[in-house]
Amino acid sequence: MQKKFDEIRIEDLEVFANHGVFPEENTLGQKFVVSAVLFTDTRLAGKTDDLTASIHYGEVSAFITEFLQKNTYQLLERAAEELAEALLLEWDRIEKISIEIKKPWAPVRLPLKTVSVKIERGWHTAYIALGSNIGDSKMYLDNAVKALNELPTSKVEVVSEYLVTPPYGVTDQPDFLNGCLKLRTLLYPYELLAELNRIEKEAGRERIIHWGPRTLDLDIIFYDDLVLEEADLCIPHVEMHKRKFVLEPLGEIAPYKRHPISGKSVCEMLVELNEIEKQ
Ligand code: PH2
Ligand code: MG
Ligand code: MG
Repeated sequence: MQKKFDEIRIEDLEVFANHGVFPEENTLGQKFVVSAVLFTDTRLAGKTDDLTASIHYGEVSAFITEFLQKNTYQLLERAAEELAEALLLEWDRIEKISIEIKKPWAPVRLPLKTVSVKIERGWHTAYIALGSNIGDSKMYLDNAVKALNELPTSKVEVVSEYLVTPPYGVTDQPDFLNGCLKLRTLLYPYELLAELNRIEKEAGRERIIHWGPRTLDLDIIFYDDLVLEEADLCIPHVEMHKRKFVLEPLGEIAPYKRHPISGKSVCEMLVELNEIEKQ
């Protein structure tokens, strides 16, 4: 279940800026009215009365003003998207943010009160399985961890030990080196998949034999408690509960994480798999 956050709210901050599709909007400028909800945990600040344990809404308001004045976008959608990301990257304590940008003077020649775009963005937790069984496997896994950590919108939080594992499925191939990592990310699942594919490709991954030997394989195991069942992407990974080379390293970093469909924890899945293999 998702944690319920506390809220710090900024309502109707007026910013004179130049966003818009029409050139007149870009040159003349107009009034934008911004509301933000910062989803965070205020418990510590609530107990200590210490501002450094919280988020200074004055600083956030100044940041919003400056950000919307130094950048010019065509669309409110883009202004909101970029602003939300910049705020999430600037303040660690913001787990999730809601941004609404209103444009009361939108030049559409009709008597509306305001037009607006409102979005919610936040950090997600993904677990990624890593595997390699060609060449310098340790180097491929290390480089993948580094490449993921270098994404501006993602941070690697924990990496498991790497384990040597016998090939599963197609068995006449070299042993694998496998690991798992926990990623805090602003990327959406398909955006994350695109980055994983790019990193695999940069490691010289060639897709010739299905389940064949590879320099680097990066699979999304979990993404929050999301269930996604599409032809080109399934989350949780459909075979994870049958794969010791996933459950063992994952069990090291997330033993109590539960599968959103079966409700079983990683530990429980590992115990069950070991029991099936004993029979
Ligand atoms: N990956 C596969 C197929 N089989 N076996 C092991 N031991 N490790 C893997 O990473 C692996 C596998 C397909 O992704
Ligand atoms: Mg795989
Ligand atoms: Mg894969």
